[in-house]
Amino acid sequence: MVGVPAEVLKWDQEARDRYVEYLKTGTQTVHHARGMIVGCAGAGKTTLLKRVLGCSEEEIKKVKSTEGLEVHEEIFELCDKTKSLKVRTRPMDDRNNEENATDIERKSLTLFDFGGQCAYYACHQIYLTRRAFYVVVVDASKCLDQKVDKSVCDQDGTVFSGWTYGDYFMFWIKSIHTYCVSDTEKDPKPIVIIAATHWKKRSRQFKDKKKMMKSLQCQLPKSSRLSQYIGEDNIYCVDFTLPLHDLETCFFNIASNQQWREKIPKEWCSFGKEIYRNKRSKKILKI
Ligand SMILES: Nc1nc2c(ncn2[C@@H]2O[C@H](COP(=O)(O)OP(=O)(O)O)[C@@H](O)[C@H]2O)c(=O)[nH]1
Ligand SMILES: [Mg+2]
Repeated sequence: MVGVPAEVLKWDQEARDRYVEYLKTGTQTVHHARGMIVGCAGAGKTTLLKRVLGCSEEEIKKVKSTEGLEVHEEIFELCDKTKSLKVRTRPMDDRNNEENATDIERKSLTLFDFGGQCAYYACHQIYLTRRAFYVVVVDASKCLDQKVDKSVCDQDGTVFSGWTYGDYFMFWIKSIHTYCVSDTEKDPKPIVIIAATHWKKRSRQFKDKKKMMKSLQCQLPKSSRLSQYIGEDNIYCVDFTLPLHDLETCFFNIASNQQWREKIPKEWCSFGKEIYRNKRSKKILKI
């Protein structure tokens, strides 16, 4: 069957039958991309998201590092006409009612900002999924062999004790590879973008994109499969005074990809809406 979510095909017979029953109540095509912004604490993840959101300079400079595990998400609509992302302002309900009425398929993108310190990284792994693309944020002003400053990320007494910026970069690339590559090899490889922040103050290791690619590749063992995630053309240079246009276009293009489109039972949409509606007032546990 075309458009059946990949996970469904792995379910047991009973669950599949249930899926088919649900399908009989009607289906809806959804196009929803997810992007996970990951990287070492202090790399500039929240700042990056705020900039995509179009926040004022003042607001952006106010950003403080978050303690504990905090996953912040922002939803954007894809505007095909202007080929750009628009922050979703209307509540989900209005949108869907209208959608049902006119049957217009809207494309959306959710960007997830993973806050918090390194000790919580293990929790983040439940969010690592093949159903997302990844933005690995690297602070280009830091040398890869430099230990991460305690004030940025206190690692003492954890497995991250003594980790360098290079270690963190590798940690994310490896995690993405481990959790997001499918066993069948048929599925496309995970999409990974590298956002090099603090570009104006970049260290010599990152003189230009080519040099940066080489420096990052040097972190890997020889002929490692992980090198597929580090290319000159998936590195984006970011800084306050540099325009973000290329990266935003890249987000738009990835989010437009047909791979995020799927047909799901209408009931699932209602459930999704219900979760969205209650999110801020109730605790929701993912099972
Ligand atoms: N100069 C410069 N500073 C940045 C850049 N991105 C972030 N910062 C600063 O770096 C600090 C950490 O940024 P933040 O977004 O909180 O990092 P996060 O912990 O990864 O979310 C903040 O003081 C930001 O203002 C950048 O591209 N250039
Ligand atoms: Mg943050």
